[in-house]
Amino acid sequence: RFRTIHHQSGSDPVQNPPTSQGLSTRRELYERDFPVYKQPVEVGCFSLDSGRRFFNDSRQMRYYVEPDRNPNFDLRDGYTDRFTKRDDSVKEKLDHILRWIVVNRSKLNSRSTTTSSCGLDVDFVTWRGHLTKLLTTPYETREGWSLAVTRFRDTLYISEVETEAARRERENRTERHEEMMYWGYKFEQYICADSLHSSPDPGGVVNTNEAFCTVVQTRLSDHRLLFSGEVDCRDKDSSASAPPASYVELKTSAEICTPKQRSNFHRFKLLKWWAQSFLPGVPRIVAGFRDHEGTVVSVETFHVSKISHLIKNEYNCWKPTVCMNFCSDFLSFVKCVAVEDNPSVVYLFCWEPRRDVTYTIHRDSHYSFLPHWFVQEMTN
Ligand code: 0WD
Ligand code: CA
Repeated sequence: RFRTIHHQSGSDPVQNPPTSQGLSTRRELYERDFPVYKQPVEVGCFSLDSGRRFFNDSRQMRYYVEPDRNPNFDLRDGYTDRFTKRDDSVKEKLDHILRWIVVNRSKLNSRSTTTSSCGLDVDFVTWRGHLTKLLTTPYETREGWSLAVTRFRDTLYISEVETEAARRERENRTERHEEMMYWGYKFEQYICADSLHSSPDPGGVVNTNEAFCTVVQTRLSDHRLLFSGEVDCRDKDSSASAPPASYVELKTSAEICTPKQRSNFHRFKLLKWWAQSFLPGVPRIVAGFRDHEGTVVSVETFHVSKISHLIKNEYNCWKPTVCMNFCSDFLSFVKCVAVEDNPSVVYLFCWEPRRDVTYTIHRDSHYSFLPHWFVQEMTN
């Protein structure tokens, strides 16, 4: 089929390279053997406190307390009188991860001891959430993305740029949507204890500034990855397994009442849940199913390694191998495109559903995201 150059109406054609310079997201192209994905290893962690301050430790770690199977948790409780919401108009970019790298550099580079280089020994540094978006791209039909990439000392840093559509959505959320975003955090509060020997405190304040993040290292094909992701809680039994195998991801979802709802849950929601937890090697997802009034009516555990079997009966369903191969090919594409090693140069990769991934190059622009303190620190 003849393929035309895609122009967004009203935009500058110079910003849209022909598709031959892009990367296709068609599923059929990625249906091959599952690529190498090494068991992710936790190399560190950090915490963000109620004021969004960084700590190079696990002080915000929480512990999983198994709930009743039919708990009747009221997720609306505390909205809005016991709720402190993170300001999501503040764009933190990679700052917390970069801070972690500066403090923990010695743990990372083995190469520097044998050569004069003091590079990081990884090909990519990013948030887990950005990789989740890449994994789900071949199946995404609604939301596009923009990812800024900078090559610095032979490591490629990937940081998301909010799309215009995402900004409009964030600025025009309905009151109902705002409240439903709270429900997920409230569910966490019913299930998580602050310490090994305490119980969850549903009477406390929900503060979404607080976070515990794991930093993991792994390899996808020939791409060495270092990324961080927020972890909801861990198993209390420390003898059971070391992180990330002890981590538990918490989710809420609408109660499933019809076969159509079940099919949609398998085809769309389980894809996102699988991708997010598979990446850092989190083995368990505990899901609370809630009714329209925000009451959790049932709780179910999903084992991440079993999700791909669970969905195999769905017609035209997603495949983990397509997700991983697309991500691997995208990272190869980035390595080929982003060749200039310069902390102020940004290669901006953009994607919209039913289009190819394209890129533009920006020098000393508002897209530059590596802070001076990081560049300075890493140059010493
Ligand atoms: O664009 C982003 N996603 C950015 C994320 C830009 C700058 C910073 N962050 C960081 C924050 O420091 C946060 O602590 O996001 C961290 C979480 O990163 P992640 O694990 O890579 O993100 P993701 O996997 O998308 O989300 C994990 C959880 C979410 O839980 P659910 O169950 O809904 O997936 O992190 C929360 C949310 O609770 N979350 C965020 N927290 C702070 N800032 C953000 C965000 N932008 N997005 C999701
Ligand atoms: Ca969660």
